[in-house]
Amino acid sequence: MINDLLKEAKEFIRSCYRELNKTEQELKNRLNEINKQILSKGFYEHTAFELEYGAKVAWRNSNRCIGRLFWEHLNVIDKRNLNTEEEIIKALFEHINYATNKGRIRPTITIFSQKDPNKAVRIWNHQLVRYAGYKTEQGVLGDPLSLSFTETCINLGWEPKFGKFDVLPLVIQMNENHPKLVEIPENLLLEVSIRHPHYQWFKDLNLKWYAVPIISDMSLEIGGITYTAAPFNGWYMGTEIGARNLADELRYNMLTQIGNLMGLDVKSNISLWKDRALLELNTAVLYSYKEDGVSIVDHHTAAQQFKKFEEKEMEMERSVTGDWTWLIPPLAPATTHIFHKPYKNEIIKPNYFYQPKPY
Ligand code: HEM
Ligand code: NRG
Repeated sequence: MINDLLKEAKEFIRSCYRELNKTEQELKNRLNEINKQILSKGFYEHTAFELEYGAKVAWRNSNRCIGRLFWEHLNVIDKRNLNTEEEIIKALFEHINYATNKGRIRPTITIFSQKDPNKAVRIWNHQLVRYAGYKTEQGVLGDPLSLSFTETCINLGWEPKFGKFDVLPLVIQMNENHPKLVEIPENLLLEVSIRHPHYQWFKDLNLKWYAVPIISDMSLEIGGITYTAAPFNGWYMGTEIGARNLADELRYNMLTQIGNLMGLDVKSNISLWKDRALLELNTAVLYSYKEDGVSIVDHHTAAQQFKKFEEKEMEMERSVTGDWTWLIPPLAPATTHIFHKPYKNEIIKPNYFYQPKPY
């Protein structure tokens, strides 16, 4: 245990201090200090710049992420000193507000205190903003992916609203305390109603999506230290919403309705009605976000940016690892360079990891 931590800490500090052009003396002093901290307390604490660099490199190392060109521009908010649920909730509101920035989304991470043997902070939400899902006699209402978390919220005292796009409350747990539940104030929420540049009927589908994806259930691991609550966000790639969230049969499942409204033969596979419906749904998503001034990227631009990331990493003599199955976009994958080359799916740390659900 202690030996693993020492080893991971040393490895991280060496590469951090090398990349940040620290002197040999600074490196040596820091390694000594960390050695002492670990031997006396069983853990160590990152300095502010180590934490910032660690969070950025964890993004750089996220094999499934096509958005990594901007890894150096991550805004890192250090909230390791917070000790109550109330303070954490306030910091999460601040994160939502800062990251949203009226639509000019800022890639941001807020980092809460590190895990230690007798305490851990957990955010139960998968993303800070997410829509509820309810089982009804007519099938699922809302987002089917949120069924079990929605049920958990209701059991904790949340009042269900039985709408298609109900924003779930934040659920925060400190240590083994009973979790605290709170609604996100409406003035912090930015959403985009989906309409189409040519099909006037599209808006009558009453579709919308929220502006900022803020993943809040992954842990951040840096130099052997684990941060169990470290919500992060960038902006959306259009296909995440248009080719998956609103399109998947196990999500909002909108393709048949759109195909019918387009006048397509939804009984015939060779009419390619699903492909046509997907295309118009994705056109509508990109058009609506753009028109509302909410940051979003189309998959062709994202792939070009990822190419640039690969080139920059090559110049720095670092290898780019990647998970091909996640990197290729779900629309027209073979039109991007990513489709045509292999990626090594090796996990390098610092990185973001899944952790067991607390509910
Ligand atoms: C995954 C795009 C920023 C870390 C993804 C995925 C996309 C994407 C399309 C695949 C999602 C899926 O298929 O469900 C972007 C874009 C960003 C961005 C356009 C704009 C700046 C970030 C930031 C971080 C990050 C700021 C962390 C600091 C990750 C991680 C995954 C991921 C860890 C994998 C999530 C999982 O396994 O569920 N990203 N990303 N990304 N991204 Fe990014
Ligand atoms: N597909 C998920 C979000 C996953 C992460 N995507 C990002 N991350 N763009 C969805 O809600 O559709 N990010 O940090 O920007």
